[in-house]
Amino acid sequence: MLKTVQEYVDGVLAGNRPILARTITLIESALPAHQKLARDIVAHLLPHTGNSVRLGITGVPGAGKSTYIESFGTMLAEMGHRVAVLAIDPSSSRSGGSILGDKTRMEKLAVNSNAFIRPSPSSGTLGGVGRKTRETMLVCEAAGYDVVVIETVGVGQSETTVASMVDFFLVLMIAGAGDELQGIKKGVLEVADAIVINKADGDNINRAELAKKEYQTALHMLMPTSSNWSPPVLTCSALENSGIDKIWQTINEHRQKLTDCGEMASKRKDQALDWMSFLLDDGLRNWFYTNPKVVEHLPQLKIEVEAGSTSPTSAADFLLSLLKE
Ligand SMILES: Nc1nc2c(ncn2[C@@H]2O[C@H](COP(=O)(O)OP(=O)(O)O)[C@@H](O)[C@H]2O)c(=O)[nH]1
Ligand SMILES: [Mg+2]
Repeated sequence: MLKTVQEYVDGVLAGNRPILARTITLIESALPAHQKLARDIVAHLLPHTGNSVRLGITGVPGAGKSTYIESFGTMLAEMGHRVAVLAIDPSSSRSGGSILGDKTRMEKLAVNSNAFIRPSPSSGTLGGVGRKTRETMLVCEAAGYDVVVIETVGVGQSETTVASMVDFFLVLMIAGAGDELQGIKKGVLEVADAIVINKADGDNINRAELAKKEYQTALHMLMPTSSNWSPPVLTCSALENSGIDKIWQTINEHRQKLTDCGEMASKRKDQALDWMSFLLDDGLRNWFYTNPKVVEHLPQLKIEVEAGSTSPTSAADFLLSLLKE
């Protein structure tokens, strides 16, 4: 068993996979001692982070995310890139069936020495997703992965959290299903850097082309997030491995354009500031709700507010005043 922060730090920097995996386990742990250790490790690794292409991929279950990442990741690994895949699946626990399903869909990538796949348990809170995934991403960068792919199911709130920590956010769609059916909210399209219609193969090609035109029209009606980039709509077949290289080309174009005009640097800076605000909000909330006096008084006050014998305002004021002492 490793003990010191330095041993973890050295192991991660050397690209040692078991140590990388153990570091991520510490990040995910709910034990305060593990969290403290993880914080120290991440702090030491921070100077070695930031050097990867950070990609977010979202789409409803069945859109083909895992299949896509298998093709895309394998292509990149063959090109000599080192690819880390972090998959957030809100519907699964560590032993859950869908992760096993995903694993089998990333069979080739899972055994590639240039790839590292890690299912990320979302463990309830959105704060959990954001914090753990961001720190895991940083640790993977320190371990030398130059492409980090974060997969998230596009049905909850986690996709906007993921969009706020990546350089390029890709929304995977399938043709022949309405927006409602795909469960994709307008907000997700607003943060997309590209929309990709997957499963453009067999007798589905025409429908995919039609969907492409529809999404192009839909995107024209949205406010672009950047004045330097208009999100394109592309088609691909993750299964037949077609159109995948074009997507990588698009990601590189985006990177080049935004780097040249300085937007990539400012995007990362804004994300770091947002992240700090998030941690402060999260920390304050945690500090409040774990305060013994709050824990003592909150249940009774809830009952009183429900019964109408105490007003919500005075209950909140009282609880907050407990922290001032
Ligand atoms: N025809 C076709 N089927 C695909 C394609 N990509 C994925 N699929 C199939 O769609 C199903 C769901 O894929 P999966 O990658 O698990 O989707 P996820 O839930 O978004 O991760 C599987 O049966 C895949 O084989 C594709 O490009 N073409
Ligand atoms: Mg999947």
